[in-house]
Amino acid sequence: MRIVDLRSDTVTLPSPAMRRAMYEAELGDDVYGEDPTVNKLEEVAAEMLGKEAALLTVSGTMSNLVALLTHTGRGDEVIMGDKAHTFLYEVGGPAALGSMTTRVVPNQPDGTLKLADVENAIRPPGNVHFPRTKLIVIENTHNRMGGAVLSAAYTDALGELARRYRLQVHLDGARIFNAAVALGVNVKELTRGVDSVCFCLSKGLACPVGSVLAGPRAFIDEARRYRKMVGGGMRQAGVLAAAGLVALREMIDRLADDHANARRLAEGLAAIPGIEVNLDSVQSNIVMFDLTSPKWTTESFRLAMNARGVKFNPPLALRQFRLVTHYGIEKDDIDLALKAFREVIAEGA
Ligand code: TLP
Repeated sequence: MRIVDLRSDTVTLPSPAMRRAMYEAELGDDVYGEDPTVNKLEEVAAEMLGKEAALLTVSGTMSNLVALLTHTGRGDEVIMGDKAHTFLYEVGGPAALGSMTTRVVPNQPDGTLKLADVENAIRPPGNVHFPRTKLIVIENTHNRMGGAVLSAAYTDALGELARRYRLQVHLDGARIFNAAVALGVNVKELTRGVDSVCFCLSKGLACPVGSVLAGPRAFIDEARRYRKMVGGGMRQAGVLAAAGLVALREMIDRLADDHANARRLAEGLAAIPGIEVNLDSVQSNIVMFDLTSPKWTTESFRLAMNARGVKFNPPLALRQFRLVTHYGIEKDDIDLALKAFREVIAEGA
């Protein structure tokens, strides 16, 4: 049976070109700064993102943690969205390992934080009771808000607000290339307003492992120490970086196919009674849907779909599920999945 795995774009497997590049990669010890392939990836990524320097890390979670550690000191406060990945899904690392407090403000349906909410959350200086606000974290595309795409104008405006208060901005750009492709802009437009940015190689770009953090050179030098501290100093990491270089060359433009597949999936789902989709919210490779059919529990529905080869994760909230399109999912797979959705819903009716 053909399996259509829509759990996440993290399930992507490396392309044949990546496997070849990994096999042939020139290697050295990266903790000594001697892996030429890692050095090359860091250089290429920094250039693409419009930053001075970059650092290869193990994962998006590690990139975000290292960024937050580098930006803050003990007891500092970081403003982020209440649906931010850094807040919801990173195991409380910033508090547990970074001794920082997180101040959440509501994420809007479009993934943004209202500038007024952010401004209200900034601690006035000089009051002995308050932690110091140091950093604002935003996310683009916004995972929990259904892959919502934040514009360059928004990112610039937030950056300007931060600079007015002498704060830093970190962009969790796990899927920043999805955002750039969706908007049809150069990724630099989405990163110029922020101090640091990370993106994942191991999601839609289909690498087996890895994420890249970028920012000013002094920031990355310091981040390199924190990466070592949290155990992320890898040795012959060029085997991973080699796949990353292929990804940056060959896998970005094709993200448009994932977006088209997500749109096709969302439109197909919207036509099924018992399933609700907000089509306006489908902007990249993520589709959120609500199971409104009362005949199914969320778990019985998910298992029935799973039995037909369509995989997705348990609901994120009440009856809301997430589907993610990615490399390895073709148009035919979308049609296969839609057929299964229609049949399972009809079965329950
Ligand atoms: N997201 C994963 C899960 O953790 C939910 C997924 O399947 O989408 N930032 C954002 C916006 C992310 O979506 C993720 C991963 C990360 C950071 C963390 O990346 P990894 O998994 O490499 O630590």
